Amino acid sequence: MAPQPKRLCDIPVVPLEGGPTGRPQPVQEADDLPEGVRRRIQDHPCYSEQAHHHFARMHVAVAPACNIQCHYCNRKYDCANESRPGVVSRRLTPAEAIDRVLWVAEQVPELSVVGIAGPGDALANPERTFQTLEGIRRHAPDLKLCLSTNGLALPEHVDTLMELGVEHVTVTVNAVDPEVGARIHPWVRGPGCRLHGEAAAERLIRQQQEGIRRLVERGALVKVNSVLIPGINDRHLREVARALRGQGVFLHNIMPLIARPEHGTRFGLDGRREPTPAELAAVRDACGGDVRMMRHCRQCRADAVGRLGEDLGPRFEREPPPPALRERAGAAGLRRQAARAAILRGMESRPGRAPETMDPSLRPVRMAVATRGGGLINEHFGHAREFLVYRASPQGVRFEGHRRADLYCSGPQDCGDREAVLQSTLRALEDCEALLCARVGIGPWKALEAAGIQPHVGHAMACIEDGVRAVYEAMAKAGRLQPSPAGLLADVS
Ligand code: CLF
Ligand code: SF4
Repeated sequence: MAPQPKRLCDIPVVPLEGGPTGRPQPVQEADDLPEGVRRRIQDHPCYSEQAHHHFARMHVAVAPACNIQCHYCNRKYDCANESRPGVVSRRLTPAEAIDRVLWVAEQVPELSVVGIAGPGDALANPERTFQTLEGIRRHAPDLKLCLSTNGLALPEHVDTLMELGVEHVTVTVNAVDPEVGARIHPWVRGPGCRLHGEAAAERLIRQQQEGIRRLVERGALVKVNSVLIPGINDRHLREVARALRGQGVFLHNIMPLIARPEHGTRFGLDGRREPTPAELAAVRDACGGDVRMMRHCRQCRADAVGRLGEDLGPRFEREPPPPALRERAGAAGLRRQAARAAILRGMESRPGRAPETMDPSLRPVRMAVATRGGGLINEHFGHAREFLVYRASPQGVRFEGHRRADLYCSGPQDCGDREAVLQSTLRALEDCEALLCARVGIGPWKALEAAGIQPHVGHAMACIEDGVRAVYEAMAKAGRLQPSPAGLLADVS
């Protein structure tokens, strides 16, 4: 007999094995989206993988308090839902945040989104959050407003969010089963008291579900973040993804747990391990048939500024914002809109290289790319702080994620550290067979080759997808892509 759906809180959850839907159904590709939705995400760097090469976001750290506890969080550091560990430079008042946004928006024409993502929970600090959002909307109405929350206080604030024009909302959902949730969230604020254990998790899940339901009903584009925690919710996330599909969630972002002892979090101190890139990719693949999957998240700081993967924040920390920003805001907005239209025209008019027809039985290959934005292969190997990883196959080129790297070349004073940095980059890219970049020195070139990662500089300044496809086709012509024996490269599937 087929297993029956199990009811957890209000969501009918289909069991993992043999559920009525069988294998996950593919979700719509971005190109197939309704025109109205496509326009709403085309310049949002988190909601659109393409947009993240071109557009910037800014977080304003106006929300210090939180109404729950997560075992992966220590608020001495950023919110681990939406940030990598690192102390928020400075918490801002709403007035300071509005001025800082106007300053950045004047200087960074590709800025398209302003979000509130901590360092606590945006909706545990509703007055500060709403004052900030209202001020930004008044002075820079072209900027999209975005918000991230754990969802506990979401139901009561959906109407205000909609009135303020916040159409992109992220809710962190790590579990839809209170038993699993209780292992992640030791307490949540309840009516007049703190709740603990499964009662706490159950309240959090109910509030999240009700909040998501109301947001979807009102037409918001809801993204759900889930932290992948090995040994706790790694198997359970398929159930979460199925539940989200039933709720009309637009995008699912499964992020790796960050847990190091020095962060002082419960999981870090307990030695809970972080997932490997292969484990993360496998869980994303397993869940990606239910809801559109985000793979380009950088787990930003709660005060991040710039395109994903770059941090312009320090540039705006050194001095206070200049005067008269509010008086100039209208003119700056017009310049920004013109810049945005030009970027979008460039994205649409980029001529894609026509793919060759290929033998469908050829094996897929992972490749790493060094880029500093614009969707181009335009970064020197030694200057890359991260590499984008693509999977090429006869069916096409697909973005898989990113791998962090330390800076190999930061000046002559650091020459002694280069070998260690190189070795750590080689480890981060060990499952890649090729690396595409603008330039690479002879030393790292040889080390990459020796590690089985073939460097390529012949596609410098080309579109990433075109370069990756060209390398894949060349590998096919050289007879290097014959189907692999069973087991070999089994993780590239
Ligand atoms: Fe910020 Fe989040 Fe809005 Fe993006 S981040 S509030 S949706 S504007 Fe983006 Fe950063 Fe990942 Fe968040 S890369 S952590 S998903
Ligand atoms: Fe920390 Fe965010 Fe969890 Fe609150 S919701 S405890 S700020 S990770």
